[in-house]
Amino acid sequence: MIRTFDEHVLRSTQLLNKLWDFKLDPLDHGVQERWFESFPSEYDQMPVPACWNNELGKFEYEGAAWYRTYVRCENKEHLRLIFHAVLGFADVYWDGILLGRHFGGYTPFEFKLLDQNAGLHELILRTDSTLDQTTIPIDPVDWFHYGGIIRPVEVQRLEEVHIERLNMKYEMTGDHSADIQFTIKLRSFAADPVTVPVKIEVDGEAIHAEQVTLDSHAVKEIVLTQSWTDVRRWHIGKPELYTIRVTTGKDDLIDRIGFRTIETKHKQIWLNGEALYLQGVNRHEEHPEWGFAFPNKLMTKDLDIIQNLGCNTVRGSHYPQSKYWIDLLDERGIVFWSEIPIWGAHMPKEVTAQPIFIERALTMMGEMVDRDMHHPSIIFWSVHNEIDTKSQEAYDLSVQMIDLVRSKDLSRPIAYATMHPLEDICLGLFDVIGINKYCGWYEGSVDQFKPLLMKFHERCKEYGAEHTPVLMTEFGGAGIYGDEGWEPRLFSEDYQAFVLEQALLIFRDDPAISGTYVWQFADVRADLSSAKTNFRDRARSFNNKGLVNEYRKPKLAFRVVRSIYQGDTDLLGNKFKQ
Ligand code: ADA
Repeated sequence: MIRTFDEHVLRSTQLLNKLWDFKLDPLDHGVQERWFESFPSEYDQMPVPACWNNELGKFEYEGAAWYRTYVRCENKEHLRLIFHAVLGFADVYWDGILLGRHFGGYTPFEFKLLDQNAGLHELILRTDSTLDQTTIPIDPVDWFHYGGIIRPVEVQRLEEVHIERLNMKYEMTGDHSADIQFTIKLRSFAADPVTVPVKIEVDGEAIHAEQVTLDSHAVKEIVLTQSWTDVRRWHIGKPELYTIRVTTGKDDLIDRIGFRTIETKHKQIWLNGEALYLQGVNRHEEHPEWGFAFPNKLMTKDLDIIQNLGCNTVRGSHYPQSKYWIDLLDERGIVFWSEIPIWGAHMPKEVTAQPIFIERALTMMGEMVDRDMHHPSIIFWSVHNEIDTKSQEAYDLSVQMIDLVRSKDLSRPIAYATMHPLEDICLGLFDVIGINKYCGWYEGSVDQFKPLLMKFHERCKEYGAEHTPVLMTEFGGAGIYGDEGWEPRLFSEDYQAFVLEQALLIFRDDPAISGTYVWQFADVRADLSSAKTNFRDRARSFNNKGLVNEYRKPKLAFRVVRSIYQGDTDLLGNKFKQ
């Protein structure tokens, strides 16, 4: 399932989750334009969704690959073909014709295929996972990038008139009242004018009905504004959701919303007028067996563990995570930081100024906001992580990304994560600042957080950011699961727990910090292969800074962070500061 609920009851949908014909294309290096020749004559099979790097013999493969399957039409049909996520480049061919190309990795793209004849149709995808200095993320990046079709491929059968999009925006007008606007986009493939009964239901009850006539091959937008009373607010731990269904007689579309306000003021984040202290972790959606094709069942378990830790928030490091995952967060009342995979720690500032990079960044950001706009759990859109925010290039990119997000959504604060807190020139641009720093690991001792933060708060004043909330978005250290002892040696569970405990105590003592995201929830595979020389300090080829290991087994640090997040006592029995 793509969501935790059905998005369509009337519309016919089919998931192409099965074995596809598959062939690696190792002769092709680089990511230039390419032309369809033909599907290789010898091929294997590959499950979809899956990452090929989790299959035997393909552990390190980065490059191009071919996928093929067939879709059967019973009659003449209008199809909507949706790829929910393909890593990197995707060229899609239908019956031998190029439908289009997409670059991205974690957001859907689609094609509409009208008047398809009854019979079998060939669907070919050529994808390329190669990273370079124009891709997002660039090469190198500190996670294993994988390749493949990582989320479902879906075929929908469309009626002559169908619902193309439902957009919902609201403004709270009182504690329990809101003005809500529905924008419903209908499209007709019919040669003659058609009239359809459009109905909107909320939790099964009709709130609006009208007859709508569309001219031949027309698109029509219906905008409806209503004032609602007795609105139940969505809140942390109190996840009130409304299910909205639009129908047109033969077609339907179901989505959900939750009502809440988010503001930033006095250096804090306010949800429904209540100041939040955010307790969170960074989560990669990754597992040694599935890579990024993360199964739904494990999402529930990840969230159970994260809630057991005492978190009220998660950062989706470092890319748009599955809709299913965000649905779970909506349902459990956990707030989410959502970002695109601009990962800049090793990125020269010139990269951020390239037109192709900017274009890709804006497209990926726009696709994420469009896909996830209705989730109440998402409270921050974050535009980049650890780029060279000392530079004018990074400043200019930030301005463009912020403008784009604001043109789509004014209801959520815009955030970023900086690794240059004492030299950053972008501090004044954002609604929320995240700091990534590894005192006690990459730099000096953990005590150095104190002077660093003092200086940082002073700098915020210089940049007009004295009221901007500041979150510690990354900190921690590596601890190899099972390596415990009497001494807090580097890479032991003991040292990792020590660094996190000390760091959290410092941050919680600082009134100018309004939340923490531990780096990281689980150990993840690192971008380390025989051909690459980066990240050679990643023992076992993993980033070992997880509170749990890659199989979700808790380390000492998990228990220590849980004590702090749950307000218990430290290992010596002293009560932690709330
Ligand atoms: C950075 C980065 C993370 C990870 C981390 C680390 O802060 O944002 O993705 O690479 O460092 O483990 O070093």
